[in-house]
Amino acid sequence: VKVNQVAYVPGVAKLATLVSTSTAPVAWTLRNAGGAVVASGQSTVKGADALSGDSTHLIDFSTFDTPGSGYVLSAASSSSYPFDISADPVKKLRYDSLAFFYHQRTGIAIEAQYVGSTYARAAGHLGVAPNQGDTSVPCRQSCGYNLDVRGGWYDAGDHGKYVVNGGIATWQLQNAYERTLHVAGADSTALADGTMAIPERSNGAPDILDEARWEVEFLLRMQVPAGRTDAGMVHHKIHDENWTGIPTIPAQDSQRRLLSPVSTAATLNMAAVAAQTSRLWKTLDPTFSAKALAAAQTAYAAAKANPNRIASASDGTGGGAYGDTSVTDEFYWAASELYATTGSDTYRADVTGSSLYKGRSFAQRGYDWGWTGGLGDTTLALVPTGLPTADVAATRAAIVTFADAALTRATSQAYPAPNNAGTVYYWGSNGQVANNANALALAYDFTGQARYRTGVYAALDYFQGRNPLNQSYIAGYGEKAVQNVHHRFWAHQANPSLPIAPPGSFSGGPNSELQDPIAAAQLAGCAPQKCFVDHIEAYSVNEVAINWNSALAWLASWAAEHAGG
Ligand code: 9MR
Repeated sequence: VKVNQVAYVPGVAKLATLVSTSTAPVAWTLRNAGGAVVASGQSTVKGADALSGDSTHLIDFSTFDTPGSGYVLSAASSSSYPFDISADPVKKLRYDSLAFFYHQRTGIAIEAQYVGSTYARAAGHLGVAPNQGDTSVPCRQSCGYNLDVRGGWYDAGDHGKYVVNGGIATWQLQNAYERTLHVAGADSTALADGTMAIPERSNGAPDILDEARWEVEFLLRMQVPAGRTDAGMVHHKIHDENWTGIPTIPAQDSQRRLLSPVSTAATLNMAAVAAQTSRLWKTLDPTFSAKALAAAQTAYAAAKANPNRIASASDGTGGGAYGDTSVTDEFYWAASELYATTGSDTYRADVTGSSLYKGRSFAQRGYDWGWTGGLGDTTLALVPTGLPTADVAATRAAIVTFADAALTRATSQAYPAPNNAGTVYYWGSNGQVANNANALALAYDFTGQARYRTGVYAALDYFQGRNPLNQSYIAGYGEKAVQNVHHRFWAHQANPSLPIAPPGSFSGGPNSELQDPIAAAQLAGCAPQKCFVDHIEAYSVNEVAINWNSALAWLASWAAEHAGG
């Protein structure tokens, strides 16, 4: 019996999955921690499921709603892991998923007072031997200058810093906050100053914005300085010359670090995020706000002058490629953010003239690092602008239509997860499911219809164990939670003196394309939702990454806000 191993939230549907080939309903019982039966009923036969390869039944125990811990669900001589009925864990998850970003900071010591002694470590990549970066980094293809690109977050289990992925993760943290300013009844205080364990926790600014700013400052440093060839454009990425081994503690990385060429995608990505940043810091720090806006405007102008500087998808030595052949979406996103911040007619014309205007990118798929139009739509759907009311309504409607399709698909599944259409689970499927669940959350914000809220919590059930592997993909959450994520410091499996993944870090999850040697050797023939193993070398299924944790943090923040209690 597969359940959310952590907790079901009171007042929300409580669903579990029983693996059974029986063609008749099966009796189930729910016991409390003392072993007393507190609810019972009959399952519903669901039959064969394509994504898991399992034959299943649905167990719906929603009518039982008494908070407590140690509940166990049993049916057909099979039992679940114990779980709670409580709003508390998701409220904790909000902060644990956000804490991931402090752990991933580069250019600053990670201090025990914020993360505990197990996870404390020296600052990485500040030019202190054996580190060679990131305070004066040359270009891989000579450019005549070095840049100080210290700071930001490590992308994932590696030590690369990639603008397009850093940008969307930053946007998502900032949007989690900005949403609370514009949705009736949303609560910004939970993200305010003093809510997170970070060095800036009493500086007067919301902590989630402080955390995001750590990356924004890095993104701004990636811009080509005035007076140089390609001034205003943004380097696509900075990373080691060659892949480093596991484990490698950040401060011990001795590889040379290099700037990759500029790209239109990175330039527009920085423009979008810096414009969003400028709005949010306008009164908190006017100087920083103005600096961010100037960088955004310079970048946007440079991208318009250089619309075809495409980052190669095969540029994957020493760091990820993040290649992206189409930048229509980045143009739309950047114009949307600049328009929402400035109200200027020039940006407005680029927004309304885009082929993606009014939510058309959601008609293709949700958003991810290579498809960013939905981020622009989300901003235009939330932040008041001078756009026609009917156009804003159309944008919101496109998000709701997307949510409906994702929800319909999920509801038909044995282990509901609003993945993209189709039966392929791609690299980072958990991040995609979380992003799509965030569209469900927005649909709830826009319509107030309960089914979207139910769908959001169902996605959290899937992440926390209601899946065919009985696996929680969130470290520290659930009896069988991931530990051995692909990471160069949380590398306990490779070196027992190093820690496992900290609570709230989120594994990339099932990937049916089996793109690493461990997955290829161990998972051949797997059904899509079963293409996963909690192994440190299985980087195509079990890495962590800032864009996936940002998706989870946005989701957990919304779910915490709606959990009551
Ligand atoms: O998330 C990225 C995924 O969409 C790509 O298919 C994959 C292969 O190019 O790369 C993923 O991103 C990785 C990046 O390239 C390097 N740092 C770790 C990222 C997460 O695995």
